Amino acid sequence: MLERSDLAANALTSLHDEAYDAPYNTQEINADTMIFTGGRDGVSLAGDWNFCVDLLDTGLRQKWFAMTPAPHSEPWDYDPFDGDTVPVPSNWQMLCDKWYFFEGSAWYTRSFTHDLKPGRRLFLHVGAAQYDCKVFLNGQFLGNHYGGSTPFCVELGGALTAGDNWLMLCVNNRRDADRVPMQNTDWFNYGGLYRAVTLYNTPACVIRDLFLRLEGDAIRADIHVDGPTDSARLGIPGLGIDMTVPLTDGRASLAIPATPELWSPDTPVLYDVTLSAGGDQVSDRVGFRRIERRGTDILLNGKRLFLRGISVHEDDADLGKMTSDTDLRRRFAHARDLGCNFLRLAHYPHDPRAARIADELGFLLWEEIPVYWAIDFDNPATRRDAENQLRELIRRDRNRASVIIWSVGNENPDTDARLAFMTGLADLARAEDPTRLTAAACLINHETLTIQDRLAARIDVIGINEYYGWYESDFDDLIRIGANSQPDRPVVISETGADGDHEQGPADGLFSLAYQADVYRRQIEILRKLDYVKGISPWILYDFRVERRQGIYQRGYNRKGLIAADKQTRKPAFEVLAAFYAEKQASEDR
Ligand code: GCB
Repeated sequence: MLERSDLAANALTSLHDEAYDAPYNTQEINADTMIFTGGRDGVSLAGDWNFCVDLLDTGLRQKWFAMTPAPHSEPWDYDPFDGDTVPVPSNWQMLCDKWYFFEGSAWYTRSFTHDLKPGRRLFLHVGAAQYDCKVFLNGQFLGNHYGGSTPFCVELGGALTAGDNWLMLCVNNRRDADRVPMQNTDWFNYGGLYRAVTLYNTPACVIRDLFLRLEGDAIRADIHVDGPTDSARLGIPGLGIDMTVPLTDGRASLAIPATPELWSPDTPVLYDVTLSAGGDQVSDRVGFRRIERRGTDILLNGKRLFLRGISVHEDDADLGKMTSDTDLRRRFAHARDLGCNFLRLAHYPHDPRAARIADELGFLLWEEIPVYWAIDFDNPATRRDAENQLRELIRRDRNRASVIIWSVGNENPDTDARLAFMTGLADLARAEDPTRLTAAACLINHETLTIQDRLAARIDVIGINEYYGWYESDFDDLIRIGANSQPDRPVVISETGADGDHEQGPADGLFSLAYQADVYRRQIEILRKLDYVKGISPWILYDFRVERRQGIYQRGYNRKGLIAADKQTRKPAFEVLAAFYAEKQASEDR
């Protein structure tokens, strides 16, 4: 019985206290606690961590984090220093059958030592933890992070000890009404520490941020240093830049005249950049280019652009939401074979390596936060969470030339509360990064056949998800939508497609490969006539796992992939789209 535990100073009350987690749901690990990680040597905490799933939140109620690895006489309900281990990074669903549908808290525990010299600082950096993560070090609560796909950082500081330091991360993937996304999504609810976990040892001065972009005939650099120094040194050797930058309260924003060779999918030129300040040093590889909208056009470096895209989820039959260099490079190789110049990374921030590889290979990206379907738009804590996820994504990726669009959501109901919430997000994206376009997948009214969404006037690119041939039948309606709506800004078909089951699907009709290919053929036929459409990112590159699809041809997967979940088997629709993109590209080259 819990009451025997000397940790349970809370003993009886803890059994009756249903607000037990309130002290830990603080959201104070956020975009402002990030440090810039480019070019830093960290100590990886990859490897085996002690692990336990905790459906009833017994760990928070009984304060497991306050346990110490000393001998004890009470019958503990869990021993964080013994028992099952799991590899980090990973998703627990992929490790053991009994964890497949587990939703709740899970405890990760491990020790580390350090040789931190006086005056130096130690930061824990977590690439992603789905969905919230409470951080404890040596029994002390250091804060909580919300948002399952963005990185976060926490300074370990005063909680460190000289010998073994015990880190406990309580990661919770429960779907709740106040979260972003909330309970209902069309992708799998993975859980766990599924991206790199790293320790960074820095001087007293730490570079928190460096944002570089083209502004007129200059490169603008925004610098943020936290610590006792009044200058920084910025170098871009390829442009002959090597300069001392004065800092005021740790910050500077300066325009440096420069004419870099412009980045584009055909010429993905990247420049090495270094920044040092007060003994701290970071680096990056940055491309410079201009993206803008003019009327209904999207322009890259002043040239009209058609986005030959494909949507992609972060999902793998074996790895779950975790990815690898090989997996990411295969994704871009498939996009290349399709003839794409553009990927929509749906519906949440993907692994940061995706944008780095896109920079290097020359792909354009749409990045997105999971403001998906229903959201608790009236809830200030939910709004704070969504804003923070957007900030963390933008600050992570705003030096990536490949990223041209920040999307603030997908198919949300057009209520006043949602309009205020999402307009706020679009404004925030512009404030964090005035150099990219904002977008969202907006709503179509299928009765009046119009794009009917007040958000459309508040963003730069109107995304529309249309499934003529699948959820809707009359393809001609697609033509009418454009004519009825007269969009005054670029429209991108952010989704279209049909399911095709390559294993057990019928020979024809719904779920057959033939039907799927035919939907693509008919979509393309119509698309040729839609001059207001400036790009498409059909749904989707690979079949992906999802709980809500349990039909006999689905079996736990959304089967709209052009390639099956094995990431090898190409369905006939793949070639149909590839042929269209080849033709598009040829007509552009002429
Ligand atoms: C949509 C959603 C996407 C779904 C897709 C589908 O409109 O945005 O998340 O997976 O449709 O397959 O129904």
